[in-house]
Amino acid sequence: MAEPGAVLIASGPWDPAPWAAAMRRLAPERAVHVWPDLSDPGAIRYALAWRPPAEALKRLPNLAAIFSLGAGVDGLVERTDLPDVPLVRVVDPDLTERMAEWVVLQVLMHHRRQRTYDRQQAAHRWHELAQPPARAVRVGMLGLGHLGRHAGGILAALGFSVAGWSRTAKAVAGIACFHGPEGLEPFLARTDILVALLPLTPQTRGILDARLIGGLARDGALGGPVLINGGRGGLQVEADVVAALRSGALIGASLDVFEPEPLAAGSPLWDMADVIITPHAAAGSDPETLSRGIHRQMLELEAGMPLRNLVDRRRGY
Ligand code: NDP
Ligand code: OXD
Repeated sequence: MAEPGAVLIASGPWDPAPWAAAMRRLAPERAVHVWPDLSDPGAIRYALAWRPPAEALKRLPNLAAIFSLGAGVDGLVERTDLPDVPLVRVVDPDLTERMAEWVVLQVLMHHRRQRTYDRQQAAHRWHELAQPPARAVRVGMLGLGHLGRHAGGILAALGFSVAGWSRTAKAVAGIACFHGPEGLEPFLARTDILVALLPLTPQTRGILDARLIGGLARDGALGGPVLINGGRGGLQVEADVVAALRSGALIGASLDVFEPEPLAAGSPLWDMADVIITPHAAAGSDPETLSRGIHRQMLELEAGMPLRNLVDRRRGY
């Protein structure tokens, strides 16, 4: 029987140690190398990568697959120095559930006006605010993929009126589905809280701009629209988001992702009253859990089965 393929971990800014430890525990029979250790490049069959250093994956003649350590692969597909082997992304209930927690938390923070209560608490003020029911609030999931569908389903179960927008047509129980450029305007026009969970591609870069924000509903129960971005910083035109918050075109925002990251110390977003900033922490990749799924796919490939969750590099996600 052939030697089990060796693994290279090239995790860029992420600490490789927990990924290497998890992989060694799961597959003690495999050699696990951490970039820049390339003592036996011909033995490497699998690369586990997150924004890998330039050249890290170039001289691996027997590489069979690259496993992204995250769900978003913009940091990989935009690279011109990656070998032309299958690229697999994370689709795992652990990550999907973490994202749903963040999305639901942010929707409820704005819906239940928690930031206003925080200010009232700081001022020792006891004052109940008017509260529309969830059914009166329209949430729009911009991106109806693994993450958007799951979070949208939970919001629908809480009673929110949920719609979603995707590139191709979808039918999802409990979610009103819109798609394509022609579906965007009617989708936005019925959206009070917009949740962006799109991948960053040449088509989606800068989509969250003044024009899109101007298309959101202004007749909703919250008194104005809210933007929640858990996708990628490059989706938003930051100056447009700031201007919209200042003018009241947006009444609040929750932003987990920025371009560049970390968010510049001088950004006005840090200090805006109804803006919630989290440090790209919406759905972290857990090495222990995600390595199990990655290793399962290595075993399947070695047993002659096809890889799942492949990225279409030309499409960009
Ligand atoms: P999926 O690939 O499963 O879903 C992507 C969705 O976006 C699909 O519905 C797709 O449409 C839609 N889409 C893509 N391009 C377009 C377009 N041009 N117009 C309209 N719709 C489009 O991705 P996931 O749900 O797994 O993840 C989404 C993103 O979330 C990731 O790419 C990543 O950037 C981000 N993320 C952020 C994390 C964080 O911690 N902040 C953690 C994990 C992910 P269709 O269904 O028709 O293909
Ligand atoms: C991801 C991320 O894409 O953590 O998984 O951003």
